[in-house]
Amino acid sequence: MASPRQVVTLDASEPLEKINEVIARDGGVIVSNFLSSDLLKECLEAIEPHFIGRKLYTSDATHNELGKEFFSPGSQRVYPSILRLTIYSDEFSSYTGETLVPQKSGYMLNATTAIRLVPGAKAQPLHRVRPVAIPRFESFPSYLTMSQDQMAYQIRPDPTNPLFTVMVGCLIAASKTTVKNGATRVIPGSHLWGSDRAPKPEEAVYAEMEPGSALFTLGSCFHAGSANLSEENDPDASRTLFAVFGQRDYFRQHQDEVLSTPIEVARTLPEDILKITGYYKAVGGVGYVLNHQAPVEFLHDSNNGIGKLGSQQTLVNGDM
Ligand SMILES: O=C(O)CCC(=O)C(=O)O
Repeated sequence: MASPRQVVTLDASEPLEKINEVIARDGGVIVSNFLSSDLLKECLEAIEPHFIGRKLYTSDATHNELGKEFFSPGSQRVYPSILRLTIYSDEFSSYTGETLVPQKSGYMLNATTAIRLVPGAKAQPLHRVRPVAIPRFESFPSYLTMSQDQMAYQIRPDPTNPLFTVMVGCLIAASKTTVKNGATRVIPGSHLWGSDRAPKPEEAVYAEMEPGSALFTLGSCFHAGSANLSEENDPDASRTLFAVFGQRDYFRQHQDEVLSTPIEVARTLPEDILKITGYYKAVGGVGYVLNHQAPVEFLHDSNNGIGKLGSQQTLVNGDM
């Protein structure tokens, strides 16, 4: 088998068209000098207290919603850690009466996490960024008309628009990332594969990065965190990434029921109503709060109710 092609690195000063060209061909690209050293320092100082005393993930910590050992056992993850984001827009026109109304989607954060791999952390299985459930809309492009229980990451590629994606991953290196300390593995070109093709370890290459570089991947491109094989005393032993996932802004409820319903009213609602209004997680764990808990867990906790989740107390007490 020919050796897989490497992940291309382009400097942040390169024109966006050039960066897009590589992403369209490979499904991902490393952008060097994405974050200035000052901003990176600021981000690290803000996140560091949340890593202190944090437990390491164990194989059952995500309730198997994403498959077994989706998150590397031996990794530390801090949610949420909002950063900046870029994603491609989606344009479409639909008739209102006889007027063709042009529409252009925006983007929004899907999830933010700071991920640290300490020596001994295990490799993650190769996967696509997931999941966002796609309803069946007639107005969707044909490659997106699928049954409701299929996931965005299973979309078939659109040869006329390889950049189309419902999700984008941006993994910003907050430390040096190396083959030894668990750099992300990527399979360039896998964003064009159908959902019937399984990723093989030998098809993946390591995206080694300097601090401040960022690996952008389309949601459909296979990638994974790797094992951290460093010695404890290695100066680059710990690998830290700021993971920022983006999604199209139309994949959500038309009316945000959770924010529209006063919490004291929501607390009186029966389970079936809470389920359809969005207080439970969807397939694949979509709609989680903090460390993959369902919003309903917080709704009924008077000490920890919705709106108080971002408090220092919740985040640093050794929670995963
Ligand atoms: O840790 C990494 O290198 C990749 C993380 C990732 O892809 C994920 O958690 O979904």
